[in-house]
Amino acid sequence: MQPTPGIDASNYVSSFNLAFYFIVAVSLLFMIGLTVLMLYFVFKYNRKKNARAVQIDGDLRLEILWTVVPTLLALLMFYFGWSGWKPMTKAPDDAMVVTSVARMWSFSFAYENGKTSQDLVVPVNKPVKINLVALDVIHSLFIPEFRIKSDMVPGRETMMWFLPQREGQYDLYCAEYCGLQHSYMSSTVKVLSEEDYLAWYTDTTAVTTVAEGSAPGSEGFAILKARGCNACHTSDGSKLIGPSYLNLFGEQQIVIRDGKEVPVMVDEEYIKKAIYDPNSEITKGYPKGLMQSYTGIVSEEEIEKIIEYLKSLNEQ
Ligand SMILES: [Cu+2]
Repeated sequence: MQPTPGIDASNYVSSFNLAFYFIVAVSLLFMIGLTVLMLYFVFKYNRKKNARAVQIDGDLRLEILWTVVPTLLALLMFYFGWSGWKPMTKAPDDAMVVTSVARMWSFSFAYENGKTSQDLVVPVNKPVKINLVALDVIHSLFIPEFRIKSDMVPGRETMMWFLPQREGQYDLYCAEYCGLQHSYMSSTVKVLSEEDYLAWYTDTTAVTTVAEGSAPGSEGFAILKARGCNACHTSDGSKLIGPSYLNLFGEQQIVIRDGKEVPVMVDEEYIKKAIYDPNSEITKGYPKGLMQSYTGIVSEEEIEKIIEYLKSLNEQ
């Protein structure tokens, strides 16, 4: 998809750019102006030419000038900033609603029909309101090309809205340092045509459509990928925030339960508990409290598919 030239990616681009370029222009003007003036004075008031210092008693006109001009410039900056920001605070009534859930370290987006996805998928030229939910720490949803960013604070209801005006794919980042894997917390905004969006929206086989091939466990892998699990768990045995999936199923693990080390068998019950109530047992050597429960997000059938995938990773 090639972006259409000439149309801004969102409704905020022009007002944002106006404020931004105005501030940059004023800053540049002062930087260059002051540097030139300083150099001029260095030469003009060189000691060789003016051996004796002269007392100067101020100049009212100059004082008024350098008070009034910067005040006007600052007020103009404020005006451009304010008029660009004001429309962001109230979403239009006909906006479609998406709920964005942020957790360490992934975003997910839930739609009105119950569909969820890792990418934010929206139709072009329709206002989108995003309810911002953070489950653990402060995150921030940032779509640079749309010129919009908003903090996601646990326990606080916030929203952002925008009008996507150009089909295409845009980067979406977490813009608030939220821990070790913060820099991996990124996703994509896909702005589709009305028809493409409807086709995507009404296709409720959401998670399984991203399955690659039909190898054993590929559906399970797609679920792990779609739910952002791979931000913390690997399939190749390397250690990230949580244990790797490799050679995990059917093995003995030492977990910390109520402060005591307990050996457990990684079976179906254990996997279910690790997904629905992750902090009741933490595998020895891993940090506590970083994973939130996936109750209501990953279904029991999906867990069965995940287990199928885990089994496929056991080396014979
Ligand atoms: Cu984050």
